[in-house]
Amino acid sequence: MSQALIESLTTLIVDLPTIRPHKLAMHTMQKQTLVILRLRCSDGIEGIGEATTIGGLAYGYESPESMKANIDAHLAPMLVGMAADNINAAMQTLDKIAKGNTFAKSGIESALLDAQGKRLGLPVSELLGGRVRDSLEVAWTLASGDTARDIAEAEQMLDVRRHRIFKLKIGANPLEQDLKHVIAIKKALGDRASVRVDVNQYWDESQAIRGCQVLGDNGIDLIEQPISRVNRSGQVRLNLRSPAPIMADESIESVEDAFSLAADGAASVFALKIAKNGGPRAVLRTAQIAEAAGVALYGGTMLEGSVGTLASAHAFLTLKQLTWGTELFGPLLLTADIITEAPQYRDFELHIPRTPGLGLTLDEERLAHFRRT
Ligand code: MUC
Ligand code: MG
Repeated sequence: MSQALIESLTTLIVDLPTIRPHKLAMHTMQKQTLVILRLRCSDGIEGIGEATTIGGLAYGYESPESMKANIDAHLAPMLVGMAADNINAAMQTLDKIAKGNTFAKSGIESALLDAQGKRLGLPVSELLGGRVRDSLEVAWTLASGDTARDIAEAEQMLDVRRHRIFKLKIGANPLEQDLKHVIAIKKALGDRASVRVDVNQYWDESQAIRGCQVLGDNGIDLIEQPISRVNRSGQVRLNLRSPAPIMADESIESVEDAFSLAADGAASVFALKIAKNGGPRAVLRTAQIAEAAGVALYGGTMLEGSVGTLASAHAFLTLKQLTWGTELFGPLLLTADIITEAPQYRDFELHIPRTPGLGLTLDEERLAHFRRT
């Protein structure tokens, strides 16, 4: 049989409404925008990928529009004619011609893996060396902006056994107000839930010294990215003194960042995100650095839709230990999906069947309906 070649890689932008406003320190989401990638191969196989960020340019250096433009103009043309089943060669070529652009590259690597999995009849997790679990615990983010509403939302999630880990987005309000909000939620939920916070870099070190102490003393389990990624020595100091573990999120913009954070001792937990490393294989390189350094792991999200969530999940299924679980709830934040069978969430976990590739089929009608024209 002759080798399958990449015939085309096309992109489209999809806007999906959220079930409620989702308030992060840097941006309030009313919708999520996905860049959907379709990689067509000469053997008739199509690989699907997703490149997604949060809040246009509010979170990272790539926006949906810039990802689409860069893939269309620079990345896709390099891939056309290359072997579809040589993911190393494809990704190394992209790394040579494009600095950074890890979000766009993550969508491409996901599409290549999906196609190869379909070609070989194997789930992506098996292409990545094999899964050691079939499901992943999933946290939910409470980010309505209202304490009572957040508590009601958490109670409902506990009742229906969908989530028992809650991440609170803070940092936009004055410190004392945020601390009161978090402590009220922890008090209401008690030992029935793990309560964590994500500050999205919004504190300075002086605020973080107090914030981390008070939160740790009040039973908060994990503090994500309290200060700027740029303040490396501050992160090292906080990691030493905070009573609750510190997780690096924005600090990791590449596999190389993960190495230097581990070497400096700047965090005891890493949030793994396929988008910030360049794909499901790239994020496993960061995981390996963490494992070697004794840093604990958490399966993070850029609030991807179902395609990006499944791509992340297949990578996370292969990890030896995910001490802090995952937050792969992106599809649940959206009012509609663009795949035919929505990911399965039950008993606090996301369950991933052993279907070839990413295990999804695009819903062409809904894609046509929600795609940006
Ligand atoms: C982030 O900073 O972690 C993940 C969950 C959520 O609500 O926001 C994201 C981004
Ligand atoms: Mg975060």
